[in-house]
Amino acid sequence: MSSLVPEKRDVKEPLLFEAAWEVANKVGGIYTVIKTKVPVTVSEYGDRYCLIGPLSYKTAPMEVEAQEPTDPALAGSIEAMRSQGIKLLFGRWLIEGSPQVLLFDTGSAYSRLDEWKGDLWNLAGIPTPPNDHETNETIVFGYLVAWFLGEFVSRQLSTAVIAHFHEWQAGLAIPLCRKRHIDVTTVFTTHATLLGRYLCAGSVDFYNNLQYFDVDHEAGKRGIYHRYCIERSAAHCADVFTTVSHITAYEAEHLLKRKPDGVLPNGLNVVKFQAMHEFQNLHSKSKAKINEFIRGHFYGHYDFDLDNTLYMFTAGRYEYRNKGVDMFIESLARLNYRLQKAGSSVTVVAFIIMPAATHSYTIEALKGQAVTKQLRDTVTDIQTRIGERLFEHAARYSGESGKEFPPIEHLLSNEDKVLLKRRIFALKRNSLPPVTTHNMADDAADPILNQVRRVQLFNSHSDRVKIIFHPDFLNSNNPILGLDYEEFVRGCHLGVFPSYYEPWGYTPAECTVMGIPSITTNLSGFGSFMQDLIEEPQDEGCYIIDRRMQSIEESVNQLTDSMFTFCQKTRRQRINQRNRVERLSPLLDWKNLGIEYSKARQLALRRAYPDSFTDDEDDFEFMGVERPPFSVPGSPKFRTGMATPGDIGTLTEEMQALGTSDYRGQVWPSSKEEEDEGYPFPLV
Ligand code: G6P
Ligand code: 1S3
Repeated sequence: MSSLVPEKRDVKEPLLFEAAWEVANKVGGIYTVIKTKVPVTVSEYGDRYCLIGPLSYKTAPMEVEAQEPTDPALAGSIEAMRSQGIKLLFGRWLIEGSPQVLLFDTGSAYSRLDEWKGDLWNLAGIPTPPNDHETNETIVFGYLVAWFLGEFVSRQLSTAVIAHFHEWQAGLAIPLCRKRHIDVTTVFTTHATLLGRYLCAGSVDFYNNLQYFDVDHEAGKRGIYHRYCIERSAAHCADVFTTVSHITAYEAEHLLKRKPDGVLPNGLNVVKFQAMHEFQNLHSKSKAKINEFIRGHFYGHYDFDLDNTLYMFTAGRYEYRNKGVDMFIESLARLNYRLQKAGSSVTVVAFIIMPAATHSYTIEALKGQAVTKQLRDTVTDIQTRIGERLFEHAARYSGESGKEFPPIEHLLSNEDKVLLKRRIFALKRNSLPPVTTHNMADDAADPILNQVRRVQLFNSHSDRVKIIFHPDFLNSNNPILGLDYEEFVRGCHLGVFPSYYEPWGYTPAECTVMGIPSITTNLSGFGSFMQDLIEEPQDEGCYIIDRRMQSIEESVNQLTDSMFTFCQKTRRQRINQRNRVERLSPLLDWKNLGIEYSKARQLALRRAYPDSFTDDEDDFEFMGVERPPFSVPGSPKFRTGMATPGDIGTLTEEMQALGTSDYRGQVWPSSKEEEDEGYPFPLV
């Protein structure tokens, strides 16, 4: 923030800009953060809030309604940039809360890229290679945002402006604002660290070595030094630096070399149903759709009882090791063995939903759905004809005893029998039901398929655990597994996310608010968050695997045990567990978690404009937001002293005073002696 503040800005009703690469542009989890958080931010800021993102001509026309700004400073700034050839779209993002949104067309500024790269080098010593498209986009976007903020604060001189940036791709404007003394106060939230993601994906004992990595060397070795520099400068130049979980705070402290000021946990926009049983009904309805898919996929081998079948799944971006798919498949193999040995009649179908490069659906997968549909259509036709014959017979009843019903051979004609036989014979097949629904671009090298081959889970008759790998996003218009993701999750019984690297992890959080139990790990932000808040999370349908303090072998066994125990539950127990899980939703609701963002902004204002604050002021009163009532669920036992919003996050100046191993939920080594054996992972 600038030291050349021209006049005192009013901090009581500040303006807020929030910039992210995923504003009105879905790529991954940050889109969910921004989009679901909008309603609470709009309720606090109204039209003093504006989101900033890149303009994607593919998605923006569907997501944004164009408007001309009415605020003079906004209109003037936009006009100034347009007059210099910058294309942009201002309007309302068509989501709940309808926030103002400003999208920059980075393409319209590429002619300035070289000039800006030179400036970046002179200003911050950050080098940039010529052909890194993502970095080029980051530079252009960062310079456009800083340009805009500079224009804006030169027109709007009376009110404090908070600029909140998410992730390195939107963070470059932060060092630019600082160097140019643009009078805004900045917050930077990182949702992962670049280096952390790269290091974890390789064979590195990450968590035990965090404090010893030679960060510049490691970044250079992976060809991401320039990106790392951008991320690190954003973290260092921001007035307030935050991240999404304690585990990522610890990581950021060591890899980015700045201790975060606090943790802003990710929330969801929780929709409460009028009646408790509604989400249970939804489970039933969605499960029926998955059943339909299963009948088709397993045609010719459909020899298990769907009423005694459990659907488990994992989903997310295809980061094989980081998302714990290696551990999931290994544990499924062990679960298969245990169910077989126990003579269990339960069948588990495990789905892996992770987009990968493919060449469309396999013929086998399409054929399965087609032959089953033909069978269903034929049976429906025959059923109608049987009904007509039955009706005719009954209508002609003469009163003779014993003649009320027609003989069975009159009901099912020979033509119907032939037709039915043809459909049944079409179900014969020589091969096993395929593991994957798509033709993979690189089948032989695909890590998931190779792991499935290694553990030999090939969907054979004797397997109690079947696997289906769907290497694409789900969509209700798909010819195979035609459900939207939410519908699919609701129809499943258990989500399994044994991540190794997961700063937060929306997938298990989404399961929770939909009332679906899930398994996660204490290395994921979400898992540690729940473990921190609830005394016995597994009793609430929130299983947390320890991937921190035990060996890989022990973690795999713990995961297997949790899934095996789940398989032994009765239907009644599963229904009860779904009720308990769903009751945890308030913990993840932005209505409760949004306050952490308010606190971050407040801290940013205090740091930028210390003279505008007195020490005895109550921040909540000052922010103009009510200290929210925290509606904790009735049954789970909460850990002592952890049931207020202020306790969930840790955004206080005091966080800075804490030692390096004081992050919640973990005991972190402070010396080499405390380390244990971890990776390389022996299962692949
Ligand atoms: C929901 C429905 C019940 C149904 C049950 C199936 O709870 O309200 O009517 O029996 O789902 O549960 P399951 O765990 O066997 O899929
Ligand atoms: C990141 O997305 P990812 O899947 O690459 O940000 C998400 C939102 O904060 C977070 O949930 C996830 O753990 C991170 O990894």
